[in-house]
Order: sequence, then C-alpha cells, then structure tokens
Amino acid sequence: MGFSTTAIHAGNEPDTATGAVSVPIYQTSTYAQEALGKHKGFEYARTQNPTRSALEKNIAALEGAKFGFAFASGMSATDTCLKLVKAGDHVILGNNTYGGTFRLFDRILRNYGIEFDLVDTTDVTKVEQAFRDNTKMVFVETPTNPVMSVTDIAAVSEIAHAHGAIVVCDNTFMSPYLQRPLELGADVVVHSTTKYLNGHSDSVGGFVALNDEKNAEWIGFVQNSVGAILSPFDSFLVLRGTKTLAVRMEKHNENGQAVANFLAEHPKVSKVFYPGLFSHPQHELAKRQQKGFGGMVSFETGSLEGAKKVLESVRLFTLAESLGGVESLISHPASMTHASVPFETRQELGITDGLVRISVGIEDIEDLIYDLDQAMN
Ligand code: P1T
Repeated sequence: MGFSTTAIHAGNEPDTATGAVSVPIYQTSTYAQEALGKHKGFEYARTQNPTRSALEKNIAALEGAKFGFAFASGMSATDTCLKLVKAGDHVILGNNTYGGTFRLFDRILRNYGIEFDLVDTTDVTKVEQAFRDNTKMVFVETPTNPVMSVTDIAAVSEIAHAHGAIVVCDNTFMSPYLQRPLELGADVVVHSTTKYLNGHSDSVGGFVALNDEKNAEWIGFVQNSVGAILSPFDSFLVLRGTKTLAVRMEKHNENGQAVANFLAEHPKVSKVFYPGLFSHPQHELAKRQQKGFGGMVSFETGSLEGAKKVLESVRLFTLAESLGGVESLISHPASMTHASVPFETRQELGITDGLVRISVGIEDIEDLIYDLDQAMN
C-alpha cells in the first residue's frame, strides 16, 4: 500500500459501535466491566483508549514499525526511550539536538546515573571512537535542530549494532513521509507529533515507534506506569493531521527549497543551513537518505541586531517557538529553543546570536518571499 493510502486508512476503521467513519474521541477515564474480570479489552484510560490506539496503529504503520506508542509530548516520548537504558549505561548523543533533548540529558538523566557524551554524529569515525564498554545507545536527530546537520543513519546503525548498542532517531524534522529511520537500520524512532505529524499547531504530543518486541513491551509498560499518555482529543487531532501528511510535506519541501534558494542569494545572509542546497556539507547523503529536504531553514544574519531586525520586521511569519505547522514561523534558536545549551557549545555548532530559524509553512511562496524580502531590507 502507498504512503497516503496507509496514512488515510491505517487505524482508521469505521467505529464498531456506530459505524462512524472518523474515529470518535473516546473521552472517558474508565470502562464498564460486565463482571469481575470480564470486559471488552478496555479497563482504564491511562492503559487503553480506542482513539489513542487508532493513532498508535496509524503512525506505527507510517514508520513501518510493528509497535507504536503515543505520548503527551515529544519530550515525554524521548524520556521514555531513555528508559531503555539504566544507571551506569553510556549514551552517545548527537552534539546538536533540540535544546530540550540536551537539557533532559544534562539536567535530569545525569542525576540518575546515565552517562553521555556529545558527539558529532555526522562523522562516523567520531561515532566509532566514542564507544565505551558500557555504551548501550546512540541517540541522533537528523536533520538537526537548528543547524540541519545530517547523520548517516545506516552507517551509524551498523557501527552501533556491532557494539551491541541500539540507535534511537528523532525523526521530527522529516516525518515518516520524508525519512524512515527503521528501514535504514535504526531501532527506535521518536517524534514530537506537535510538529509535522499533527501539522496544525494545535496539539502537543510525542510518539515512539519500534520493531523489537521486548523493547516495545518495556516502552508500553513505562507508558502505562508513568502515564505520560496522549489525550483522546489530541490523538484525534494528530490522526486527522496524518491524513494530509503527504500533501503537506510535498508543499513544505517545495516552499522550503524556494526560501533556502532566496536566502542563499541574499547579500545580507552569510550562510544558509538547508540540506537541499548544493553547499550543504551532507547534501548528497540527504538526497540518498531522505525523500525530500523539508521545510526547516536556518540562516546567519551576522549579529543579534541583524537577527532582531528580521524577526521583528516580518509580517506574515509569526515569531514563535515550534515548527511543522501549515503556517510559517520564525524564531531565534540562541535565546529560544536552544537557550539551555551552553554558550560555547552553541558557538561551536553555529547557533550564534545572529542565527534565525524558519519553519516554512504551506502558504503561497510568493507571499513568503515577499515578506522575507521586505523584512531583510
Ligand atoms: O515540544 P515537544 O512536543 O515536547 O517536542 C520536543 C522536541 C523533540 N524533538 C525535536 C526535534 C523538537 O524540535 C522538539 C521540540 N521543538 C521545538 C519546540 C522547537 O521549536 O524547536
């Protein structure tokens, strides 16, 4: 079955009770039991909810995974993946991730005995060298937020597996339409469904997809035990969102490339970070590994003043955190999404005070370029 057919039909069976074509929002905390121990497979809504189950089937199918679990946020999904390691284990963490992911490792997991090293995972030699006897996981984001570095998922997975470690890939920036990490060798895919999967900037959620039965059992156990579940209403919203994922991502690709091309030619821009540009250091890899280059573009304005001017002069773009919605957003990674990353690390990665990040939406491209042009000038 093709991607769009799967997106529209997987998990979306007509409701057994009423025939409703759209999966209903089962807004309930519990379920009546006919007799002690006799029920319809639903006992308590933290454990099971039909709306959430439908979404879990849907996104698992889109990622080509046997198992899927929906969470209250991307961060709770990421945190749950980290429950696959224990105190005393070591994790190789990509040196550029969403700031909140770095903060989770740096400020929280550290206190529970999880060791980690920040590694430039775009360089497989560096990944190989970072392994220790106790390395159990490699956690990568590709392309990264916000400098769009691309990691070779297949190569890193091969190295990790040779060392007996698993690979977790944050696929938020691509969505399963543009990149399928499990097919490339990764063991676990994590998403912030807040972004492209939902696509309409009206829900916060997360997702974990994987094939290994034992690890899936544990992720499900943690989901139920900790309870950071996605609500029925949010499950409905994301399920509605994925139906149009393919058409939205095609437009994000098209608009993203056009905005990157425009910025690359602009005299006031010294550098553009977009895997679809020939100048991108991993352009060839991105072409091979991804089905498109997506809608995220970052660019260097040279100074905080330069960035501020653009951020405050745009009219159509909204100054806001987040990404992946139909509407275009613009943000300042250094002070917003990546404020928890130490200053020196930010400088090394290129997350300077002059860096501006754009989530290119699916509006008419002429209007987006016009707005950026007037803001830049
Ligand atoms: O916000 P939440 O749904 O908890 O997702 C966290 C997260 C995880 N992974 C990536 C790659 C992300 O970009 C995010 C969230 N990012 C933003 C809010 C942002 O503006 O970059």
